[in-house]
Amino acid sequence: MEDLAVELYKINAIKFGDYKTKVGIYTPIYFDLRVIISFPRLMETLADLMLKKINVSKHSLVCGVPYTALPIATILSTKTNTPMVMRRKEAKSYGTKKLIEGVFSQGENCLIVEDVVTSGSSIMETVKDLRDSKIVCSEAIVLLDREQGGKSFLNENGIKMHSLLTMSELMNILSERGLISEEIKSKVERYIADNKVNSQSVFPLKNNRLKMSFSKRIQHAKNNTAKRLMEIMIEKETNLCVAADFTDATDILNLAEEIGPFICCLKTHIDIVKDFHPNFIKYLKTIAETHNFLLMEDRKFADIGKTVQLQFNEGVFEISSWAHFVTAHSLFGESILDALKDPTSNTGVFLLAEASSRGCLFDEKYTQETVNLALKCKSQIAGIVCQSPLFIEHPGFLQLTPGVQLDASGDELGQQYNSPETVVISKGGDVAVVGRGITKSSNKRKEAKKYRDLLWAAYLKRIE
Ligand code: 6AU
Repeated sequence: MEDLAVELYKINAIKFGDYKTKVGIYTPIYFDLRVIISFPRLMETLADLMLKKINVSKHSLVCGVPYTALPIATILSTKTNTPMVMRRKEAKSYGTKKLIEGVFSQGENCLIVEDVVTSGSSIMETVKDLRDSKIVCSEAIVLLDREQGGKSFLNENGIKMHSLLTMSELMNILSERGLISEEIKSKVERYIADNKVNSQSVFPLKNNRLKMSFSKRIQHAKNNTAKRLMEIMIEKETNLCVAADFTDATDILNLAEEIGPFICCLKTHIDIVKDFHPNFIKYLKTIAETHNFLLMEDRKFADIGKTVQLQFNEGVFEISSWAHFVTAHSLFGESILDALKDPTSNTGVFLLAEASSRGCLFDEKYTQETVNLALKCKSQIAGIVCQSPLFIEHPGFLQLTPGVQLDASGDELGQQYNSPETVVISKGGDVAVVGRGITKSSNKRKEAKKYRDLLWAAYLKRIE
């Protein structure tokens, strides 16, 4: 690795001075790895080092981020006999209009290859198009990580990035070999520390759901209850949904009354209520009407259509008679949605595409298939339950994101928490679910207001 760093320096692929970057700021270090194509042996060494770092056989495709990484990806492809795909930077205006060239099937797993990572946005542009073509992307191998935030941004978006060198390692090597002065080394280190990139703002998502206001998105919602929820969110200025996970009916009613003014939705797990009685639903509906919020039963339906239909309409809970929204797994396919059809009340379904618990088994292919199913059944779908900003493009779908708490990072049973700002801005949540962050507080009203204010402020910042 050390020799590679020195060789790159010698061929002038690493330059020191004052260089203007893509976003207009000056950097004291600049990489121009395009020159590498003039040094075939070095390219081969680089590819060999990448092969030592990553198990290419886990992937059935390789894709280089255009353009510098294309020849490197080609070498990895030929050395391991792994087919390559190429992403066009612009779709052709004639012929097939394909964005991805090469032969591939849905669900194939593709390794991403890149030269230098700063924000991670270039990799994400490529990943986005590959994912649109139903290719699964979960790993990237790169030559150099500039350590400016790209790695964590990619990680948040489901890409594990491996790098041959980090900027600090590179500086140490060059300085130890006497190729750069201490002064240059500390100048670069200072620059890197002061210039962490907020990828969310530079990542040019093709869809603009994340940048659109709920007022603009309402017209795109095909599910009437989702439209109603958006109206409430705008009117009450809240994207807070509270998980009322109490086992006593009275506790849920008291909570609903206390926090009603600050929420757009109250989420229940009705089967944990010990003293359930139809009157409880009657009272809950009255409180919901008074404070203008909707009710979501987080039943997470997952069975054959007939069973789901019975669970939805019958039994003691008669969920379809009161829940504005329900949650469901997509595991059993479209029949679940047929079973949840409710011509009178237009119940909105939130399909689970990802979970907040540690070690959950949802993978990217499943997540994408879930979104595809949602797109097919638009009028029933209020949104998707997920943890990443990438999957939902359709501005009419709401992203419901649980796992929000200010004072804890998780619980003893695998739950993982993020702050309100992270959930709305980095993770793309439209409606955030807060449970114990509020329900365990001694002043639930005050806490609900705090979460409401933070979540709404984050939403406003996101659409700015
Ligand atoms: O804030 P908490 O951890 O007290 O509560 C989070 C709530 C619970 C979970 O059942 C639910 O959100 N949940 C869901 C949902 C909404 O379906 C999915 C998920 O991935 N994680 C999660 O916590 O009521």
